[in-house]
Amino acid sequence: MNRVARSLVLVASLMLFVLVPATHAVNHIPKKVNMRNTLFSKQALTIKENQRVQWVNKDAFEHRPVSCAMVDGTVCNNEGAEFDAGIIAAAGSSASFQFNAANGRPPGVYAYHCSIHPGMVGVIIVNPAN
Ligand SMILES: [Cu+2]
Repeated sequence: MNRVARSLVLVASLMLFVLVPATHAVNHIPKKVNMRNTLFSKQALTIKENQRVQWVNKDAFEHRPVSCAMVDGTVCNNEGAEFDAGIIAAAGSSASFQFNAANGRPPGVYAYHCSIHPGMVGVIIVNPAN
């Protein structure tokens, strides 16, 4: 391919990227939270409604992110009421949830912990989509 052809391909590629609606692109890229050394990599994560959160296990043992109403930072009420990612196997496995009203997770604040390691705590803050 000569230089002009390469430039045309590049411009066409960039135009395709720009033409994809921004909200579509944003909603389909999950926000990742790694679980490493028995910690959530982002203890507080802010997203917009319809976005997805993906928990990725980087440890050599299982984790299980579960929503809970935190009482004093350690005691958890209503475990799993909003989401339960289930057991996420070691080293590279993941699970994800989309947050929106349609699936019972409307904008709001979602405290959660690992049901296997209750000291692992985090919060997902879901803002309205606008
Ligand atoms: Cu854990």
